[in-house]
Amino acid sequence: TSKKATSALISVFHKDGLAPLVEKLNALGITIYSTGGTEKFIKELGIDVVPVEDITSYPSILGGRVKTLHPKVFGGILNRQDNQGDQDQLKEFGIPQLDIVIVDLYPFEKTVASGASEQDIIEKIDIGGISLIRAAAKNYKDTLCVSSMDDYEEVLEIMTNGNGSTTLEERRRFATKSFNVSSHYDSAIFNYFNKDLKEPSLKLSETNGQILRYGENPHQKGFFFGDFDALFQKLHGKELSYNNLLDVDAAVNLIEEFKHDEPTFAILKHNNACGLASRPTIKQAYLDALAGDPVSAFGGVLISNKEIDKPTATEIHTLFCEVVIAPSYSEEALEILKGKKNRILLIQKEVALPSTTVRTCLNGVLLQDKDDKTDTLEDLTNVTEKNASDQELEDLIFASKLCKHTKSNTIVLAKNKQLCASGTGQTSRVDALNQAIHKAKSFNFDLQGAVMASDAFFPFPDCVEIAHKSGITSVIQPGGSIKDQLSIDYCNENGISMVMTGTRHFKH
Ligand code: 93A
Repeated sequence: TSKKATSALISVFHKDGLAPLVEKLNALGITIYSTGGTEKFIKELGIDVVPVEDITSYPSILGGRVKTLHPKVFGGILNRQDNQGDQDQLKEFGIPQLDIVIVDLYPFEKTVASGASEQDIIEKIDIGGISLIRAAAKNYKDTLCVSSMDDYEEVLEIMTNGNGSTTLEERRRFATKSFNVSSHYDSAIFNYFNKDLKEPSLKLSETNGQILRYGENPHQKGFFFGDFDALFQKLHGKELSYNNLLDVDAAVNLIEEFKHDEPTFAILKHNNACGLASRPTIKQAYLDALAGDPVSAFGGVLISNKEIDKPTATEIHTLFCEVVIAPSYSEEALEILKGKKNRILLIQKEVALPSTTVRTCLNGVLLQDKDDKTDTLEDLTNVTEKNASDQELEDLIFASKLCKHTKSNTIVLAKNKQLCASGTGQTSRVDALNQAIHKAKSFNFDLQGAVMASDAFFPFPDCVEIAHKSGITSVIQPGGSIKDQLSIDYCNENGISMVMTGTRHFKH
């Protein structure tokens, strides 16, 4: 699989850094073929070079648009050395073997960035060079493809170490780099032509995505890349919108926390829960989730961890909501819920959700493991003189599960496994707490004996002070602030219990 090269075709835009490599190839006795400007550069180094025109018997034509595009060039690159038919044809047509192809493409992106005219930009769409790269990379078993000026140095090293030979592994690695270069190059051309974004920049097919009616707002285009049907069975209703999909994503991730719990119902708006309750029946869970904030529930996304039965469906039917998600529906429940034409009804299949999250960032994407840490009783360390009661412990876990799925900074207030109110997506934790208290009071919640969960530690004791004054008696938080002790001292002085989890749950 190790192959000694005897010939190379060099056609590069950037000549800087090329000289040492050419000198090496020459010293190794490798025949060098080249195109116009590159040929001139090599000649000036005092090195023998064969013009590519000697192979093609054609001059460079159309102002350089056609230089290397010729069967004799591509035959020399694409022939298989272990294929007798290929080798016979090389002889028949007088085609030289080309073992190494070195290309550096016309700088298309730089030309676009320089603000050049459309005509200049079009001329910088490399056709011959990209074809040379694709051909040489395709035939990596026999050919070494160098596809960028960035690789001159590395290839010089390989040539030096291997005395002109390359291993199959090296050639395959360079082929991989080459297809990266060619696909990037074509994407850049696509993006230039598509600057008014008429076409989605990723290919849509039935399996990997769908065109949405619009994006977050009607003036934005929207696409979903994913396999919705793998996770859900849609039973009824209009097409899901961009925002519906985001809410559905938030809903299923939240309800997963309560998968093995008693009947639990959540209502979400703008990716945050505005209602959540665990109860002996799903109807009661729904009613108590709704009581959390009946105003926000309007137009919300509803999700249940258990089958939706007739009594629950009867209650839901009176609410205007966008989407209902459940593991199943009784026949009668389905009948009732289908009573509104647009209402989207989904069955969530028993399929694991992805364990990675992705979002765009600057000119790339951020990828991370999903926050799959659920705080349980075993994770709690009591840090106060007072211990939380059994009821409070249940509520603390309930609140911390929701906290994890609420935008930071967040404070969740809960009581008797019902969400009283939360502060969501605030720029300070104090703001989040004040928002939650204000909201809970506006819906007539008595916060006496309620618990507070925080997604991250308290840098100051202000939050426990405010909480105490509102009647909150127990607190769950990760801990880890250098000023933890100030919050703990305040709790001890005021008869509040506090547990620490050691795990932060930011959600940006
Ligand atoms: O205009 S092209 O697409 N037509 C071709 O046949 C062709 N072959 C190589 N451009 C072509 N090239 C490109 O020319 C190479 O990718 C390289 O960027 C450049 C080198 O030209 P020269 O050797 O004349 O400086």
